[in-house]
Amino acid sequence: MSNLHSDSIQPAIWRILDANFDRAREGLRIIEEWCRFALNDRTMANECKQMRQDLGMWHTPEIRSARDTTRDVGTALTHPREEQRTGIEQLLQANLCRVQEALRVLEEYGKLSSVALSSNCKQMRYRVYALESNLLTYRRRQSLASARLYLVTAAAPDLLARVEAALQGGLTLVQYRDKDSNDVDRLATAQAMCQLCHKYGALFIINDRVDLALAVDADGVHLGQQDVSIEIARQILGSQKIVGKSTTNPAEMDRAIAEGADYIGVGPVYETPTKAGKAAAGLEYVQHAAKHATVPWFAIGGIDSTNIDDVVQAGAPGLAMVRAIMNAENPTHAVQYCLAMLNRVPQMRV
Ligand code: TZP
Ligand code: MG
Repeated sequence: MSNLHSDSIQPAIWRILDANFDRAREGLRIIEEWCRFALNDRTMANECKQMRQDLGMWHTPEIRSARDTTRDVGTALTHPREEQRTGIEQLLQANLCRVQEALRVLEEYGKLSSVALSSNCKQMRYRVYALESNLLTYRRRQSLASARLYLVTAAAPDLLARVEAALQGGLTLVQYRDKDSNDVDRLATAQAMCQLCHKYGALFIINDRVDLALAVDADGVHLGQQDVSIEIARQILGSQKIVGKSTTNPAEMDRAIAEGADYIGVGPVYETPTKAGKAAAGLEYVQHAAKHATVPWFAIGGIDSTNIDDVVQAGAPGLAMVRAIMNAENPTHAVQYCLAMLNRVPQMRV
């Protein structure tokens, strides 16, 4: 590679730059549309637009004129994964990745034609990483804030089929709770359940185990009073992930919120065989949470079709359930019923 700027090399470099300007700008446009029309987020939409326009300025007529689509041997090359997106999460991720790759190509090949272009693209790549982090965090938090029903799983021979049936009923939040399996099985189940939830656009949380949450890239972890602290969970999982905490009384609620819990469980409202021996906190605690909780919260413990109305009337904007969904004859219908009961009362926004 002696004469890099010879006549034969320069058109190739321009073709590479041209293709990657297009790639980066198209990817940014796809992300921008979501920020603008789905998230209604002016800041993130504007960040995408600014980057598109900056790239447009570098994408000069000289570079554009190098385009030669008819001779491009890559136009017919596709990968099956490009033609299939399992959900919005994956779509956004694929396009963020596309933009980052294109910027890296511009950065590297830019070194052969313009140092300024190269360093500009490097800076922009860091801006895209920041955007990615904001976007995913934002989506998670929004999804958490709008979730009204939370399935907490229990062991079942057809566990994944039951979770899928519940997701088909409109469930958007799932916690994998498994006190009995060994870690090999837990990890495999967590991986499969995480994929399943994301396929349906639902959040996936793991009970107790920060390590498993990290290993399968879950949306977060749920901690009990005897588990590691919220602070440690955040150190391990990073600020983008959700950390939830069980609380049984107002003092625990205040502490969990002060420590930065993203949401809290409020209960057990009623005594429940799922947590045998644990005293009921009662509807009084639900009423207290309705007045004082400043983060999303879910009443939990012994809630089923016979008392759901009482819990909702006591002010619970969200409910978490194990048996009422896991043991239901038809989990899809159970979820639909609970959501309908919850939706009779407008959601309290925190
Ligand atoms: N935390 C407080 S009560 C409870 C948990 C995990 C169990 C709730 O189970 P069920 O079957 O919905 O009563
Ligand atoms: Mg626990």
